Amino acid sequence: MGFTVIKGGTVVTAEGERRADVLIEGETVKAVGQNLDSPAGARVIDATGAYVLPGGIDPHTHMELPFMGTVASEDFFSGTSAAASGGTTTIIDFVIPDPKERLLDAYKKWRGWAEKSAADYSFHVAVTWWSDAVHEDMGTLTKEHGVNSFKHFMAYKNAIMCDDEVLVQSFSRARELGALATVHAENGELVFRLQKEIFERGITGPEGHPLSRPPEVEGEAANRAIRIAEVLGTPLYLVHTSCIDALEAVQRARMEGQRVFAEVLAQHLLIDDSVYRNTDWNHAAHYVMSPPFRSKEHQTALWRGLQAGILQTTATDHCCFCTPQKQAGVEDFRKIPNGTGGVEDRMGVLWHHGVRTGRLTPSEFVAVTSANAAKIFNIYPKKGTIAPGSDADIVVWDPDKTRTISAKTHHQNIDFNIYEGMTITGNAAVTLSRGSVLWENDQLKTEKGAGKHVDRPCFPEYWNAQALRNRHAEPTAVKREKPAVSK
Ligand code: URQ
Ligand code: ZN
Ligand code: ZN
Repeated sequence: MGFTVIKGGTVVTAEGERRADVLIEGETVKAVGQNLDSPAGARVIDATGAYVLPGGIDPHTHMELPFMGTVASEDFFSGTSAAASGGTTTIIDFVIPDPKERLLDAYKKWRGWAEKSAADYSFHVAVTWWSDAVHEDMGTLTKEHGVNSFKHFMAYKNAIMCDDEVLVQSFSRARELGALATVHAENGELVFRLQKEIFERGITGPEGHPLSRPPEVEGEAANRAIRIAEVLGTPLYLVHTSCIDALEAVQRARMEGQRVFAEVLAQHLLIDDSVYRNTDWNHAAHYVMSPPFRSKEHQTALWRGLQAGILQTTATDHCCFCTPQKQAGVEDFRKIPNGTGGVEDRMGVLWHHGVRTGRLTPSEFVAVTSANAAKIFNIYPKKGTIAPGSDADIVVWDPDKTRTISAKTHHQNIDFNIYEGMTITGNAAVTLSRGSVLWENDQLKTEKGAGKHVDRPCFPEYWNAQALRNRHAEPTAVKREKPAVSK
Protein backbone atom coordinates (compact mmCIF):
# COMPACT_ATOMS: atom_id res chain seq x y z
CA MET A 1 0.00 0.00 0.00
CA GLY A 2 1.41 3.46 -0.85
CA PHE A 3 0.98 6.97 0.46
CA THR A 4 -2.16 8.95 1.23
CA VAL A 5 -2.22 12.63 2.10
CA ILE A 6 -5.22 14.24 3.78
CA LYS A 7 -4.86 17.92 2.95
CA GLY A 8 -6.36 21.18 4.13
CA GLY A 9 -8.29 19.92 7.15
CA THR A 10 -8.36 20.76 10.85
CA VAL A 11 -6.83 17.87 12.74
CA VAL A 12 -8.57 17.31 16.09
CA THR A 13 -7.24 15.13 18.91
CA ALA A 14 -8.18 14.97 22.60
CA GLU A 15 -5.33 17.45 23.15
CA GLY A 16 -6.60 20.13 20.78
CA GLU A 17 -7.13 21.13 17.15
CA ARG A 18 -4.96 22.69 14.43
CA ARG A 19 -4.88 23.19 10.69
CA ALA A 20 -2.62 20.42 9.41
CA ASP A 21 -2.16 17.82 6.72
CA VAL A 22 -1.79 14.13 7.52
CA LEU A 23 0.64 11.88 5.63
CA ILE A 24 -0.13 8.16 5.76
CA GLU A 25 2.28 5.46 4.66
CA GLY A 26 0.61 2.09 4.31
CA GLU A 27 -1.41 1.47 7.48
CA THR A 28 0.31 4.05 9.67
CA VAL A 29 0.38 7.80 10.17
CA LYS A 30 3.78 9.05 9.08
CA ALA A 31 3.52 12.81 9.66
CA VAL A 32 1.11 15.55 10.75
CA GLY A 33 2.01 19.10 9.77
CA GLN A 34 1.42 22.20 7.69
CA ASN A 35 1.66 21.99 3.88
CA LEU A 36 3.08 18.47 3.77
CA ASP A 37 4.48 17.40 0.38
CA SER A 38 2.56 14.66 -1.40
CA PRO A 39 4.93 11.85 -2.41
CA ALA A 40 4.70 10.91 -6.08
CA GLY A 41 1.68 8.71 -6.71
CA ALA A 42 0.13 9.49 -3.33
CA ARG A 43 -3.65 9.40 -3.03
CA VAL A 44 -4.79 12.90 -1.99
CA ILE A 45 -7.94 13.39 0.06
CA ASP A 46 -9.17 16.97 0.14
CA ALA A 47 -10.30 17.84 3.67
CA THR A 48 -10.76 21.57 3.09
CA GLY A 49 -13.42 22.87 5.47
CA ALA A 50 -13.58 19.56 7.29
CA TYR A 51 -12.27 18.17 10.56
CA VAL A 52 -9.84 15.25 10.56
CA LEU A 53 -10.62 13.03 13.56
CA PRO A 54 -9.21 9.82 15.03
CA GLY A 55 -11.49 6.93 14.08
CA GLY A 56 -14.21 6.39 16.66
CA ILE A 57 -13.87 3.59 19.20
CA ASP A 58 -17.10 1.99 20.43
CA PRO A 59 -16.14 0.10 23.62
CA HIS A 60 -19.47 -1.72 23.90
CA THR A 61 -21.06 -3.78 21.09
CA HIS A 62 -22.61 -7.25 20.76
CA MET A 63 -22.35 -8.44 17.18
CA GLU A 64 -24.20 -11.75 16.50
CA LEU A 65 -24.71 -12.31 20.23
CA PRO A 66 -26.64 -15.47 21.17
CA PHE A 67 -29.03 -14.07 23.80
CA MET A 68 -32.49 -14.77 25.27
CA GLY A 69 -33.15 -17.65 22.89
CA THR A 70 -32.12 -15.91 19.69
CA VAL A 71 -29.04 -14.38 18.00
CA ALA A 72 -28.49 -10.67 17.42
CA SER A 73 -29.19 -9.89 13.75
CA GLU A 74 -26.04 -7.80 13.17
CA ASP A 75 -22.92 -9.79 12.43
CA PHE A 76 -19.29 -8.69 12.68
CA PHE A 77 -19.05 -7.78 8.98
CA SER A 78 -22.28 -5.83 8.65
CA GLY A 79 -21.79 -4.25 12.07
CA THR A 80 -18.25 -3.01 11.52
CA SER A 81 -19.29 -1.78 8.06
CA ALA A 82 -22.22 0.17 9.47
CA ALA A 83 -19.91 1.52 12.17
CA ALA A 84 -17.45 2.77 9.55
CA SER A 85 -20.20 4.62 7.69
CA GLY A 86 -20.69 6.66 10.86
CA GLY A 87 -17.00 7.20 11.64
CA THR A 88 -16.34 4.36 14.10
CA THR A 89 -13.29 2.25 13.14
CA THR A 90 -12.76 0.05 16.21
CA ILE A 91 -15.27 -1.89 18.32
CA ILE A 92 -14.70 -3.66 21.62
CA ASP A 93 -17.19 -6.50 21.72
CA PHE A 94 -17.90 -9.16 24.38
CA VAL A 95 -17.18 -12.84 24.73
CA ILE A 96 -19.98 -14.12 26.97
CA PRO A 97 -19.41 -17.75 28.01
CA ASP A 98 -22.37 -19.83 29.15
CA PRO A 99 -22.07 -20.69 32.83
CA LYS A 100 -19.72 -23.70 33.10
CA GLU A 101 -18.28 -22.98 29.63
CA ARG A 102 -14.50 -22.56 29.66
CA LEU A 103 -13.67 -18.89 29.04
CA LEU A 104 -10.94 -19.89 26.63
CA ASP A 105 -13.33 -22.02 24.53
CA ALA A 106 -15.84 -19.18 24.35
CA TYR A 107 -13.06 -16.75 23.45
CA LYS A 108 -11.91 -18.91 20.52
CA LYS A 109 -15.51 -19.23 19.31
CA TRP A 110 -16.03 -15.46 19.28
CA ARG A 111 -12.65 -14.89 17.63
CA GLY A 112 -13.87 -17.16 14.84
CA TRP A 113 -17.06 -15.16 14.40
CA ALA A 114 -15.13 -11.90 14.32
CA GLU A 115 -12.81 -12.99 11.50
CA LYS A 116 -15.37 -11.57 9.01
CA SER A 117 -15.01 -8.04 10.46
CA ALA A 118 -14.43 -5.18 8.03
CA ALA A 119 -12.58 -3.08 10.61
CA ASP A 120 -10.66 -3.62 13.84
CA TYR A 121 -12.09 -5.26 16.94
CA SER A 122 -11.17 -6.45 20.41
CA PHE A 123 -12.96 -8.34 23.20
CA HIS A 124 -13.91 -7.93 26.81
CA VAL A 125 -14.41 -11.40 28.29
CA ALA A 126 -17.35 -11.96 30.64
CA VAL A 127 -16.95 -13.98 33.82
CA THR A 128 -20.31 -15.72 34.19
CA TRP A 129 -19.33 -18.39 36.76
CA TRP A 130 -16.40 -19.25 38.98
CA SER A 131 -14.03 -22.17 39.37
CA ASP A 132 -10.30 -22.83 39.31
CA ALA A 133 -10.68 -23.19 35.55
CA VAL A 134 -12.02 -19.63 35.31
CA HIS A 135 -9.13 -18.41 37.45
CA GLU A 136 -6.71 -20.18 35.10
CA ASP A 137 -8.38 -19.02 31.89
CA MET A 138 -8.32 -15.39 33.01
CA GLY A 139 -4.56 -15.70 33.34
CA THR A 140 -4.16 -17.33 29.93
CA LEU A 141 -6.39 -14.71 28.29
CA THR A 142 -4.33 -11.84 29.68
CA LYS A 143 -0.95 -13.43 29.01
CA GLU A 144 -1.57 -14.99 25.60
CA HIS A 145 -4.60 -13.33 24.01
CA GLY A 146 -4.43 -9.60 24.65
CA VAL A 147 -7.41 -9.41 27.00
CA ASN A 148 -7.18 -6.76 29.73
CA SER A 149 -10.84 -6.39 30.77
CA PHE A 150 -13.30 -8.82 32.32
CA LYS A 151 -17.07 -8.15 32.29
CA HIS A 152 -19.54 -9.04 35.03
CA PHE A 153 -23.32 -8.99 34.57
CA MET A 154 -24.98 -8.23 37.90
CA ALA A 155 -28.35 -8.63 36.16
CA TYR A 156 -29.93 -11.51 34.15
CA LYS A 157 -30.70 -13.92 37.00
CA ASN A 158 -30.84 -17.62 36.04
CA ALA A 159 -28.70 -16.80 33.01
CA ILE A 160 -25.37 -14.97 33.16
CA MET A 161 -25.74 -13.09 36.45
CA CYS A 162 -22.81 -12.97 38.89
CA ASP A 163 -23.45 -13.11 42.63
CA ASP A 164 -21.15 -11.36 45.09
CA GLU A 165 -18.97 -14.43 45.49
CA VAL A 166 -18.16 -14.44 41.76
CA LEU A 167 -17.62 -10.68 41.79
CA VAL A 168 -15.18 -10.94 44.70
CA GLN A 169 -13.28 -13.89 43.23
CA SER A 170 -13.07 -12.36 39.78
CA PHE A 171 -12.27 -8.80 40.83
CA SER A 172 -9.45 -10.16 42.99
CA ARG A 173 -8.07 -12.16 40.06
CA ALA A 174 -8.34 -9.15 37.76
CA ARG A 175 -6.26 -7.04 40.14
CA GLU A 176 -3.63 -9.78 40.39
CA LEU A 177 -3.39 -9.78 36.60
CA GLY A 178 -3.40 -5.99 36.22
CA ALA A 179 -6.70 -6.16 34.36
CA LEU A 180 -9.83 -4.01 34.54
CA ALA A 181 -13.12 -5.28 35.92
CA THR A 182 -16.20 -4.00 34.09
CA VAL A 183 -19.82 -4.36 35.18
CA HIS A 184 -23.37 -4.25 33.94
CA ALA A 185 -24.72 -2.77 37.18
CA GLU A 186 -28.31 -3.74 37.87
CA ASN A 187 -29.42 -5.81 40.87
CA GLY A 188 -30.68 -8.92 39.11
CA GLU A 189 -32.52 -10.26 42.18
CA LEU A 190 -34.58 -7.06 42.45
CA VAL A 191 -35.26 -7.07 38.70
CA PHE A 192 -36.47 -10.66 38.90
CA ARG A 193 -38.81 -9.85 41.79
CA LEU A 194 -40.16 -6.63 40.23
CA GLN A 195 -40.67 -8.30 36.83
CA LYS A 196 -42.84 -10.96 38.51
CA GLU A 197 -44.84 -8.38 40.48
CA ILE A 198 -45.40 -6.14 37.44
CA PHE A 199 -46.40 -9.05 35.22
CA GLU A 200 -48.78 -10.48 37.80
CA ARG A 201 -50.48 -7.09 37.97
CA GLY A 202 -51.38 -7.62 34.34
CA ILE A 203 -48.77 -5.27 32.90
CA THR A 204 -47.39 -7.56 30.19
CA GLY A 205 -46.35 -5.03 27.51
CA PRO A 206 -43.01 -3.22 26.96
CA GLU A 207 -44.10 -0.56 29.50
CA GLY A 208 -43.43 -3.21 32.14
CA HIS A 209 -39.72 -3.27 31.29
CA PRO A 210 -38.68 0.10 32.81
CA LEU A 211 -41.07 -0.43 35.72
CA SER A 212 -39.13 -3.57 36.67
CA ARG A 213 -35.70 -1.87 36.50
CA PRO A 214 -36.03 1.54 38.20
CA PRO A 215 -32.92 3.72 38.73
CA GLU A 216 -32.59 2.49 42.33
CA VAL A 217 -31.89 -1.01 41.01
CA GLU A 218 -28.97 0.34 38.99
CA GLY A 219 -27.80 2.65 41.75
CA GLU A 220 -27.57 -0.21 44.25
CA ALA A 221 -25.54 -2.41 41.94
CA ALA A 222 -23.27 0.43 40.82
CA ASN A 223 -22.48 1.26 44.41
CA ARG A 224 -21.97 -2.39 45.35
CA ALA A 225 -19.56 -3.00 42.47
CA ILE A 226 -17.68 0.20 43.31
CA ARG A 227 -17.37 -0.75 46.97
CA ILE A 228 -16.23 -4.29 46.23
CA ALA A 229 -13.64 -2.91 43.81
CA GLU A 230 -12.54 -0.36 46.40
CA VAL A 231 -11.95 -2.95 49.12
CA LEU A 232 -10.15 -5.30 46.73
CA GLY A 233 -8.17 -2.55 44.99
CA THR A 234 -9.39 -3.40 41.49
CA PRO A 235 -9.78 -0.66 38.87
CA LEU A 236 -13.42 -0.66 37.71
CA TYR A 237 -15.33 0.39 34.57
CA LEU A 238 -19.11 0.72 34.64
CA VAL A 239 -20.77 0.16 31.28
CA HIS A 240 -23.98 1.94 30.19
CA THR A 241 -24.39 4.26 33.18
CA SER A 242 -27.98 5.37 32.58
CA CYS A 243 -29.23 7.28 35.64
CA ILE A 244 -28.50 9.78 38.36
CA ASP A 245 -28.34 7.04 40.99
CA ALA A 246 -25.41 5.33 39.28
CA LEU A 247 -23.78 8.59 38.20
CA GLU A 248 -23.68 9.76 41.82
CA ALA A 249 -22.05 6.52 42.93
CA VAL A 250 -19.35 6.99 40.28
CA GLN A 251 -18.84 10.64 41.18
CA ARG A 252 -18.43 9.88 44.89
CA ALA A 253 -15.84 7.17 44.18
CA ARG A 254 -13.87 9.32 41.76
CA MET A 255 -13.89 12.21 44.22
CA GLU A 256 -12.39 9.78 46.74
CA GLY A 257 -9.59 9.03 44.28
CA GLN A 258 -10.82 5.55 43.45
CA ARG A 259 -9.93 4.33 39.98
CA VAL A 260 -13.45 4.06 38.57
CA PHE A 261 -14.34 4.79 34.96
CA ALA A 262 -17.83 5.02 33.51
CA GLU A 263 -19.44 4.85 30.09
CA VAL A 264 -22.66 6.36 28.80
CA LEU A 265 -24.59 5.18 25.75
CA ALA A 266 -25.40 7.80 23.11
CA GLN A 267 -29.05 6.71 23.21
CA HIS A 268 -29.32 7.17 26.98
CA LEU A 269 -28.28 10.82 26.47
CA LEU A 270 -31.00 11.48 23.89
CA ILE A 271 -34.05 9.24 24.35
CA ASP A 272 -36.42 9.16 27.33
CA ASP A 273 -38.80 6.53 28.72
CA SER A 274 -41.88 7.88 26.96
CA VAL A 275 -40.99 5.45 24.15
CA TYR A 276 -42.37 2.57 26.26
CA ARG A 277 -45.86 4.13 26.29
CA ASN A 278 -46.10 4.07 22.48
CA THR A 279 -49.32 2.28 21.56
CA ASP A 280 -47.55 0.48 18.71
CA TRP A 281 -46.27 -2.68 20.45
CA ASN A 282 -43.45 -3.23 17.95
CA HIS A 283 -42.24 0.35 18.31
CA ALA A 284 -42.18 0.22 22.12
CA ALA A 285 -40.55 -3.23 22.14
CA HIS A 286 -37.65 -1.99 20.01
CA TYR A 287 -36.62 0.24 22.91
CA VAL A 288 -36.46 -2.67 25.35
CA MET A 289 -32.85 -2.73 26.44
CA SER A 290 -31.16 -2.76 29.85
CA PRO A 291 -30.73 -0.50 31.64
CA PRO A 292 -33.93 1.00 30.21
CA PHE A 293 -34.43 4.52 28.85
CA ARG A 294 -35.04 6.88 31.75
CA SER A 295 -37.14 9.99 32.44
CA LYS A 296 -35.79 13.30 31.15
CA GLU A 297 -33.97 14.49 34.29
CA HIS A 298 -31.56 11.59 33.89
CA GLN A 299 -30.54 12.68 30.38
CA THR A 300 -29.74 16.16 31.67
CA ALA A 301 -27.61 14.69 34.47
CA LEU A 302 -25.81 12.33 32.10
CA TRP A 303 -24.86 15.19 29.77
CA ARG A 304 -23.50 17.08 32.80
CA GLY A 305 -21.62 13.93 33.85
CA LEU A 306 -20.05 13.68 30.40
CA GLN A 307 -19.10 17.36 30.36
CA ALA A 308 -17.68 17.16 33.89
CA GLY A 309 -15.54 14.10 33.15
CA ILE A 310 -17.43 11.84 35.56
CA LEU A 311 -18.33 9.79 32.48
CA GLN A 312 -15.35 9.24 30.20
CA THR A 313 -16.57 7.24 27.24
CA THR A 314 -19.60 6.94 24.96
CA ALA A 315 -20.75 3.67 23.45
CA THR A 316 -23.82 2.08 21.87
CA ASP A 317 -24.30 -1.42 23.34
CA HIS A 318 -25.21 -2.27 19.73
CA CYS A 319 -27.23 -5.48 20.12
CA CYS A 320 -29.77 -5.81 17.30
CA PHE A 321 -33.00 -7.78 17.27
CA CYS A 322 -35.44 -7.40 14.37
CA THR A 323 -39.19 -7.10 14.93
CA PRO A 324 -39.97 -10.83 14.64
CA GLN A 325 -37.27 -11.51 17.23
CA LYS A 326 -38.65 -8.86 19.60
CA GLN A 327 -42.12 -10.45 19.25
CA ALA A 328 -40.95 -13.44 21.29
CA GLY A 329 -42.20 -11.27 24.14
CA VAL A 330 -45.54 -10.26 22.69
CA GLU A 331 -47.36 -11.89 25.65
CA ASP A 332 -44.70 -11.19 28.25
CA PHE A 333 -42.27 -8.26 28.28
CA ARG A 334 -39.76 -10.43 30.17
CA LYS A 335 -39.25 -12.43 26.97
CA ILE A 336 -38.48 -9.48 24.69
CA PRO A 337 -34.78 -9.82 23.72
CA ASN A 338 -32.99 -6.89 25.31
CA GLY A 339 -31.02 -4.68 22.98
CA THR A 340 -31.04 -1.83 20.47
CA GLY A 341 -28.87 -0.79 17.52
CA GLY A 342 -26.90 2.44 17.17
CA VAL A 343 -23.30 1.75 16.15
CA GLU A 344 -23.76 3.72 12.91
CA ASP A 345 -25.20 6.85 14.50
CA ARG A 346 -23.24 7.33 17.75
CA MET A 347 -20.76 9.90 16.45
CA GLY A 348 -23.31 11.78 14.31
CA VAL A 349 -25.87 12.20 17.09
CA LEU A 350 -23.18 13.17 19.61
CA TRP A 351 -21.74 15.77 17.23
CA HIS A 352 -25.18 17.22 16.52
CA HIS A 353 -26.41 17.24 20.13
CA GLY A 354 -23.00 17.65 21.74
CA VAL A 355 -20.72 19.86 19.65
CA ARG A 356 -23.34 21.91 17.77
CA THR A 357 -25.05 22.76 21.05
CA GLY A 358 -21.80 23.84 22.71
CA ARG A 359 -21.86 21.03 25.28
CA LEU A 360 -18.62 19.61 23.88
CA THR A 361 -15.71 21.11 21.96
CA PRO A 362 -14.49 19.10 18.96
CA SER A 363 -11.53 18.04 21.08
CA GLU A 364 -13.79 16.84 23.92
CA PHE A 365 -15.86 15.04 21.29
CA VAL A 366 -12.73 13.14 20.22
CA ALA A 367 -11.97 12.33 23.86
CA VAL A 368 -15.37 10.79 24.55
CA THR A 369 -15.78 9.01 21.20
CA SER A 370 -12.25 7.68 20.82
CA ALA A 371 -9.25 8.77 22.89
CA ASN A 372 -10.54 8.03 26.40
CA ALA A 373 -11.60 4.51 25.46
CA ALA A 374 -8.18 3.95 23.88
CA LYS A 375 -6.44 5.13 27.07
CA ILE A 376 -8.68 3.23 29.49
CA PHE A 377 -8.36 -0.02 27.55
CA ASN A 378 -4.65 0.50 26.89
CA ILE A 379 -4.51 0.80 23.10
CA TYR A 380 -3.46 4.47 23.02
CA PRO A 381 -1.69 5.93 20.97
CA LYS A 382 -2.02 3.03 18.51
CA LYS A 383 -5.68 4.00 18.43
CA GLY A 384 -7.47 7.13 19.63
CA THR A 385 -5.22 9.81 18.16
CA ILE A 386 -3.59 11.05 14.94
CA ALA A 387 0.18 11.05 15.44
CA PRO A 388 3.22 9.55 13.75
CA GLY A 389 3.19 5.80 14.43
CA SER A 390 -0.54 5.61 15.16
CA ASP A 391 -2.79 3.39 13.07
CA ALA A 392 -4.24 5.42 10.21
CA ASP A 393 -7.79 5.11 11.55
CA ILE A 394 -9.06 8.49 10.46
CA VAL A 395 -12.38 10.19 9.74
CA VAL A 396 -12.74 13.23 7.50
CA TRP A 397 -15.66 14.79 9.34
CA ASP A 398 -17.90 17.21 7.40
CA PRO A 399 -19.46 19.53 9.99
CA ASP A 400 -22.03 20.79 7.47
CA LYS A 401 -23.16 17.42 6.10
CA THR A 402 -26.78 16.84 7.07
CA ARG A 403 -28.68 13.58 7.03
CA THR A 404 -31.97 12.26 8.38
CA ILE A 405 -31.54 8.98 10.24
CA SER A 406 -33.83 6.15 9.11
CA ALA A 407 -33.99 2.36 9.05
CA LYS A 408 -34.82 2.82 5.36
CA THR A 409 -31.34 4.12 4.65
CA HIS A 410 -29.09 2.96 7.46
CA HIS A 411 -26.49 0.22 6.97
CA GLN A 412 -27.27 -1.63 10.19
CA ASN A 413 -28.84 -5.06 9.87
CA ILE A 414 -32.00 -4.28 11.83
CA ASP A 415 -35.48 -3.21 10.69
CA PHE A 416 -35.71 -0.34 13.19
CA ASN A 417 -33.71 2.74 14.11
CA ILE A 418 -34.02 4.19 17.60
CA TYR A 419 -33.25 7.67 16.16
CA GLU A 420 -35.77 7.32 13.27
CA GLY A 421 -36.46 10.71 11.67
CA MET A 422 -33.76 12.59 13.59
CA THR A 423 -31.99 15.07 11.31
CA ILE A 424 -28.36 15.60 12.27
CA THR A 425 -25.68 17.94 10.95
CA GLY A 426 -22.12 16.71 11.13
CA ASN A 427 -21.23 13.35 9.57
CA ALA A 428 -18.40 11.22 8.29
CA ALA A 429 -17.39 12.10 4.74
CA VAL A 430 -14.47 9.65 4.49
CA THR A 431 -13.53 6.87 6.93
CA LEU A 432 -10.17 5.10 6.79
CA SER A 433 -9.18 1.99 8.70
CA ARG A 434 -5.40 1.53 8.86
CA GLY A 435 -5.08 3.61 5.69
CA SER A 436 -7.82 1.86 3.65
CA VAL A 437 -10.91 3.84 2.69
CA LEU A 438 -14.02 2.07 4.01
CA TRP A 439 -16.51 4.90 3.47
CA GLU A 440 -16.49 7.67 0.84
CA ASN A 441 -19.11 9.52 -1.24
CA ASP A 442 -21.79 7.87 0.91
CA GLN A 443 -20.65 4.48 -0.32
CA LEU A 444 -19.30 1.61 1.77
CA LYS A 445 -16.14 0.04 0.41
CA THR A 446 -15.65 -2.54 3.13
CA GLU A 447 -14.11 -5.97 2.66
CA LYS A 448 -15.02 -9.04 4.69
CA GLY A 449 -12.08 -10.07 6.85
CA ALA A 450 -10.06 -6.86 6.46
CA GLY A 451 -10.43 -6.10 10.17
CA LYS A 452 -7.79 -7.16 12.66
CA HIS A 453 -7.98 -8.17 16.30
CA VAL A 454 -6.45 -5.56 18.59
CA ASP A 455 -4.48 -6.96 21.53
CA ARG A 456 -4.93 -4.99 24.72
CA PRO A 457 -2.03 -5.55 27.11
CA CYS A 458 -2.64 -5.49 30.85
CA PHE A 459 -1.75 -2.33 32.68
CA PRO A 460 1.59 -1.39 34.18
CA GLU A 461 2.05 -1.82 37.89
CA TYR A 462 0.77 1.68 38.61
CA TRP A 463 -2.74 0.41 38.05
CA ASN A 464 -2.19 -1.56 41.19
CA ALA A 465 -1.52 1.72 42.94
CA GLN A 466 -5.26 1.41 43.48
CA ALA A 467 -4.49 -1.59 45.61
CA LEU A 468 -1.87 0.33 47.56
CA ARG A 469 -4.32 3.19 48.10
CA ASN A 470 -6.85 0.83 49.54
CA ARG A 471 -4.66 -1.22 51.76
CA HIS A 472 -4.79 0.45 55.15
CA ALA A 473 -1.60 0.08 57.16
CA GLU A 474 -0.51 -3.56 56.91
CA PRO A 475 -2.67 -5.46 59.42
CA THR A 476 -0.71 -6.93 62.35
CA ALA A 477 -1.64 -9.41 65.07
CA VAL A 478 -1.76 -8.33 68.73
CA LYS A 479 0.67 -10.23 71.01
CA ARG A 480 -1.14 -11.46 74.07
CA GLU A 481 -0.97 -14.18 76.73
CA LYS A 482 -3.36 -17.05 76.22
CA PRO A 483 -6.23 -16.56 78.70
CA ALA A 484 -6.47 -19.06 81.57
CA VAL A 485 -9.33 -21.30 80.55
CA SER A 486 -12.05 -20.79 83.15
CA LYS A 487 -13.58 -24.05 84.51
O1 URQ B 1 -26.90 -6.15 28.77
C1 URQ B 1 -26.22 -6.01 27.74
O2 URQ B 1 -25.38 -5.15 27.66
C2 URQ B 1 -26.44 -6.88 26.54
C3 URQ B 1 -27.03 -8.22 26.88
C4 URQ B 1 -27.24 -6.13 25.48
N1 URQ B 1 -28.62 -5.88 25.85
C5 URQ B 1 -29.04 -4.81 26.56
O3 URQ B 1 -30.22 -4.66 26.80
N2 URQ B 1 -28.20 -3.92 26.99
ZN1 ZN C 1 -25.35 -4.65 29.74
ZN1 ZN D 1 -23.96 -4.80 26.48
